[in-house]
Amino acid sequence: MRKGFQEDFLWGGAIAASQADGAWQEGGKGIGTQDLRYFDTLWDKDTRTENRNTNMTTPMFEKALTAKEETHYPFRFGIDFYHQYKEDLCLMEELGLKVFRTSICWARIFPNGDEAEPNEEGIQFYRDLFRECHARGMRVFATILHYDTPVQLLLRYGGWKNRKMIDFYVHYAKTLFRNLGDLVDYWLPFNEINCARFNPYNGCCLIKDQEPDYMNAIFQCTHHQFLANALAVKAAHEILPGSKVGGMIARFTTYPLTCKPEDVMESILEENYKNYFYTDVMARGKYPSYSDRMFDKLGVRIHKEPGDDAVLAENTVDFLAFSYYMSMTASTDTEQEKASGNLVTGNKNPYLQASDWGWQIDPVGLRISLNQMYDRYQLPVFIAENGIGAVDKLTEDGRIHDPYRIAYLREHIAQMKEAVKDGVELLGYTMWGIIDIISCGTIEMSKRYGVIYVDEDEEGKGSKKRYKKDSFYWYQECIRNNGEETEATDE
Ligand code: BGP
Repeated sequence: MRKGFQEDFLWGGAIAASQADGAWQEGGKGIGTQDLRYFDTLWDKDTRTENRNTNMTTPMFEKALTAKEETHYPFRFGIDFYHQYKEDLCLMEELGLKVFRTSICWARIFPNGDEAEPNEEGIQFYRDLFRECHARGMRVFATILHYDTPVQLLLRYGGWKNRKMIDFYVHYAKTLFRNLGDLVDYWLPFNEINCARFNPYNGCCLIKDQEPDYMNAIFQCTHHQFLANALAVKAAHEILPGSKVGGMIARFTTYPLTCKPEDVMESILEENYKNYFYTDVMARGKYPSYSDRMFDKLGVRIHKEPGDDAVLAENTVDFLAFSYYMSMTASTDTEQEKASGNLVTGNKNPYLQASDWGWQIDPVGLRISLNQMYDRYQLPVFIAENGIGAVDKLTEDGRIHDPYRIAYLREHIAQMKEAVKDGVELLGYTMWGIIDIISCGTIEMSKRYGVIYVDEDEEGKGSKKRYKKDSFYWYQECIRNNGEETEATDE
């Protein structure tokens, strides 16, 4: 039996380009879909929660297209990682990170998305960034598409519902493999491919009021993304033999609320529809047996072309990755109290506490998820995201005391270790939001995940100076002793 993490366990940190980079109009970059998401500081907490993952509307979109300002569009300023990445990576090195996960901004490489030749300045930026990671002892885990898509692809082609997107995407992915392949250790073609279902603007560029059959469009987009994912696997293996390409979902771990058989069945269906449908296609290479009934229930009929099934079957992923923030429960009783969560809302679990944003904190759920994922596919697993969003306070002496984050990390890492002892082949852990960035769902800067604090407010004002939180020192020590000192409290 394994006693703990293997020696070369990949302790890491993750961010996404659109939430961190800023410099939205520099370096030849085109406009991305995330640059158009609006935020207002006047919104109170309820409105922010209500607006979380707001799906884009045509008036909002049109207004954003002509807006020049940054203030109400936080993804335009991020945390200025574009200019400050050297200093930031210096802090990551001090932390002892073994791997750094970030996404590549499609619109930096192809400003409109459909060009034949890439923007050299964009390629150079990523060559410099990834070289810097290696120079500081970190491997690179690169997400090819983390929501942010060149907006011209939406305007000219309608986004992912158009099959042409597959070609644009594959051309983009091949350009990355050829130009950055020597600097990337793990590739992730799509961040949380199941997001298309739960935030269709972010996930697949759909504007709800423009879709007469929204659900159908969502799954048609997903089919195209599955093909793009498979073709990216194929291209990576051809261009970069031995490369590792993963499939990722946002993991919505769902328990039956009670042992009532109907609740148990409900949880199985939720697991299948929200999670496994996506990993089944990417890892097993075909639409699962339950998908016909799921489509029937949702009133969905997707169009497949001859040869699509073969593409999926022949190009399955090398490993699986997921983000894990919380768990939820399923019940046939629709009157149950709800709890908020990443991308979805689920039933409340009376045994769990929740974060300030109402996401139910469940470390054991991480062990459960890892076991389930590994048992089902027998593929190595990567925890691509995990962390807690909280309001942090910078004290006058430049400290941030965040015991809640230390507790969250300690407990989740302890359960991760249990999963390793259970026999799960776990490659690494890239803690989410290693440095404070703009939150993806609510677009707030005040929802902070980092072990590094960034002095900036919701409107991008502040010194942007970086500070080490108490959790920085905790995670540093955890990495130094390879997670040895984290023990599950329930054993
Ligand atoms: C995931 C996304 C991230 C992210 C994280 C936390 O779904 O991949 O981009 O930000 O959730 O969510 P939030 O930022 O809304 O708190």
